[in-house]
Amino acid sequence: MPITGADILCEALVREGVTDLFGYPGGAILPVYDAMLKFPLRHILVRHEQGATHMADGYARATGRVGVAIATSGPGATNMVTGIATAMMDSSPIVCITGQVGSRLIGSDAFQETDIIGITLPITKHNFLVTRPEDVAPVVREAFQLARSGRPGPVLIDITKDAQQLSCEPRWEQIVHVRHQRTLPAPDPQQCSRALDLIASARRPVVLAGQGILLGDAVREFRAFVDASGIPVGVTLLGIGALPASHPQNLGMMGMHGEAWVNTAIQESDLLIAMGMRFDDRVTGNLKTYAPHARKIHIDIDPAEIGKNVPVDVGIAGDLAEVLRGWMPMLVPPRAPEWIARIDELKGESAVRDIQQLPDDGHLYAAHVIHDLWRLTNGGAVVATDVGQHQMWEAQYYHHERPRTLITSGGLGTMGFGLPAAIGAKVARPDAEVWAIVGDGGFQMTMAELATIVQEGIDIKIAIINNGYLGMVRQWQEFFYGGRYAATPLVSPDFTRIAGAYGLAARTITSRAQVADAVGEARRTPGTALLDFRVEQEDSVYPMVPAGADLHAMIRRPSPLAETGADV
Ligand SMILES: Cc1ncc(C[n+]2csc(CCOP(=O)(O)OP(=O)(O)O)c2C)c(N)n1
Repeated sequence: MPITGADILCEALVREGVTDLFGYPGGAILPVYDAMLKFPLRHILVRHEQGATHMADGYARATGRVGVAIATSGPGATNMVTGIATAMMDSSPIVCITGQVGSRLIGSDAFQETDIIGITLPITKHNFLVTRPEDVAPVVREAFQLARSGRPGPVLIDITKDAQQLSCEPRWEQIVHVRHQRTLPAPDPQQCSRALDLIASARRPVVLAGQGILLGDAVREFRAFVDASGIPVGVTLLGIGALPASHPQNLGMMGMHGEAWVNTAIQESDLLIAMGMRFDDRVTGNLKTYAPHARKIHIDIDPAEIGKNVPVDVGIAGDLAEVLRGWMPMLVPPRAPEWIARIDELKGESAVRDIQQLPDDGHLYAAHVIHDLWRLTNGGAVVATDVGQHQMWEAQYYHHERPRTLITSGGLGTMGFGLPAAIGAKVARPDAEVWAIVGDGGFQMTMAELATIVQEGIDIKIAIINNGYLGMVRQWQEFFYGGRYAATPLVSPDFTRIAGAYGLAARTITSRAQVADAVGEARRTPGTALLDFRVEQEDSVYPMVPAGADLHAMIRRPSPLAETGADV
């Protein structure tokens, strides 16, 4: 029986295991919306297509399943661009489906025609223009395969209106074979044995743990390696959760706002073992002075990452879980008791960061809020953040024990990501307690999605870290632009009244004494609740490695905490 391209698309999605998709309708995608009613697909109606892409991304990051976003042609498609670029930079598997004008109109500047294939070429792992119903099913198969295989990433399917409306007989049995499916080469045994030699003879080794551990489903193998080797571990922002925060070898986050002792340990190390991370500039600082005494081993599924930023002594392109499984029988742990003692000493020097020492002087600090949230949720929540100071404080003070519980835009640093990503995570994991921790700036970029929350009955908790500024930019102005606050003081609406307008529970918190009660109340409230934390306005994130500076040249807290009671 011939069926329409729109029906084929929906059936193909169901066959891929898709149950939820995030989108916004329009003329060029209407046949698919009409067909969707016949299939077991939950469509979440967003308020802006950017929201749909971030929701699909949050869905993917919370579970590892491919997230799906759908929009119409022209402005619907272009509104997706930021979300696609966000997913690309962080290797998140999403499939975006856009309607396109009829195939005979392409190139005629037809109403709502835009070349989304051209626009998204550099920000997708792959994209497809489908102009015939016959191609729909195989393209969907291939798109999902590409999105999740190897180094994951976003794939876009642009489908013309006639390809949705015309009919053909789908040949499901013929599309199991996927053209582009590539098998990875087995890890090079010579490189593996060189790596094991370097590990055995190291005296000051550090493992650099990245998101690839989560994306490659290598958490178990990684843990086994860490336990057996005894090597201390620094994590990237996106690697948080790859090893429980409470694990004794987990030193915490590295990089621009990483723990001082992690950055110092990296600079003093004699061997870096980088796993599923890409030596981003926010992690390395000045490359010329980065870990000058260290040999480097780099394992990544994407061969293009090896040697891209940092020259390495041993590069292994391959599946991390497989590499680590191969290593284990031959692993000789390094002898490094002095190194462990040295790192303990470095930690001791920075013990001022210990939250217990924070004075409760009537001011509300963002670090207090995040710390208390961590404690009150027993570290068990899935947290989606926005971008800025609150994002760094979250990474510093919410101690994640489990994989895939921090969802944050690392590579693109996309403000507006947090709220929709939290919605996507909740749709993917209805069982989980999901918090969106956002700034007053970023929240205003996508807060229209509060209506999505109401319409779809989504139950998340929202914590706005409200400092009245575009905080992270204000911090840069304070440090590097003579304190001239150009365009960073931020007027905001009363967020509790915004929430109230949507019928959502909300509360303003101005002192630390109110935090536990407010969080408890929000957690007990059925449905979404919003907390507006009015935190200290000119607080800064420490330590800080200025962009491009040496990793050890960290700006530390200017005066002792006991005196200022300010920064944490
Ligand atoms: C879409 C977008 N525009 C601009 C920026 C640059 N930027 C980075 S952090 C930041 C300030 C964020 O302010 P807010 O959301 O209030 O969070 P805070 O830093 O105060 O925690 C800005 C403007 C960005 N990352 N993303």
